[in-house]
Amino acid sequence: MRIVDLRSDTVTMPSPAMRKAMYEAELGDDVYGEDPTVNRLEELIAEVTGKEAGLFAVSGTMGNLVALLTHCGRGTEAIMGNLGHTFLYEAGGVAALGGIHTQTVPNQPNGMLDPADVEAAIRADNVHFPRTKVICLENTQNRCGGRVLSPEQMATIKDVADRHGIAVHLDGARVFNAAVALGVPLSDITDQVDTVQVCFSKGLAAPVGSAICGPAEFIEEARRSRKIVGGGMRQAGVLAAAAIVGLNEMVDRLADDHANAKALAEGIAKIDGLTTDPAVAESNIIVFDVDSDGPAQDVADAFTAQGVKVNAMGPKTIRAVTHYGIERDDITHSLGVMRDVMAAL
Ligand code: TLP
Repeated sequence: MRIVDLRSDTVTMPSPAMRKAMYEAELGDDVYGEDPTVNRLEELIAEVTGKEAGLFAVSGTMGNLVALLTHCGRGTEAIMGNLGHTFLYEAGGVAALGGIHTQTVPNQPNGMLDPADVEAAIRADNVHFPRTKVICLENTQNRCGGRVLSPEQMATIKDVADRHGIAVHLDGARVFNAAVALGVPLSDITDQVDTVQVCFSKGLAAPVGSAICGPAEFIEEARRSRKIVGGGMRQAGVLAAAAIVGLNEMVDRLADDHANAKALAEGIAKIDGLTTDPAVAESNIIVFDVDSDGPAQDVADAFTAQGVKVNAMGPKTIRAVTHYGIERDDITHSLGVMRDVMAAL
């Protein structure tokens, strides 16, 4: 059976150029700072994000955790979206390992946090309250459907944070998608935050890895936090080599993923029993609703049984993600399968 895997861009396989780079990578022990390929990646990603320094991490989850461990002390607070990945999908790591209290504010349908909500959530200096240390944004915003935050929108949050002497951290797992969707240099986005976590293992198709970028002093501290959580890797250049290829060769092609997602959304909008708004398909993630009582899981299972793999995200909601390895013909095929399945349900 023909399989089209739209569950996530995490399912991407490394490109032939990545495998070659991994094979040929110059290596050393990165805990001694001696892996030349990791060092090159960290310099490169710091430059691309416009930050002083970068730090390689195992995953996006580890990158966000290490960044928050570094920003916050035990018993302090991080403000984040109620649909943020760090709040929903990171196993409560900041609380479990960092003793960090989270306070959520609602994500708006466009993925943003309302600056007034954020300002109201910041704690006063009072013995009863935890101290607010950091505000977390996510761009693109996954759960809201890959919504893209503009630098201007992000600046409204930075402005609140600056007035209160609080840092802003960006979960930029898909920030390259945001930059490509907006047609701006990545640094236009990352200039709006103090620290950022970027993933190489999603749209950029590297097999493993993320980076945290920020001020040099912050990154030195983060190196220690990364060690605490067991993220000090040794000959990690085999992984960094693929990430470098991702940065150099895989960013521009994200525009194809976005066009494919748009085509998928437009097709789904025409299928009886499914609803989505193609106008909000801004990057490589689309969410669509099942009109019947669902549950969405049954519909997702029925698509999957016919080879089109998608994830149910809620009782009535399904997510599909385009990525390296998915061509326009896969979209046409998937739409045909979805149409047939819905007609038979
Ligand atoms: N997201 C995964 C799942 O965990 C939901 C996916 O398939 O989308 N930040 C954001 C915004 C993410 O979407 C993800 C992964 C992460 C962080 C975590 O990255 P990893 O999987 O590398 O730990």
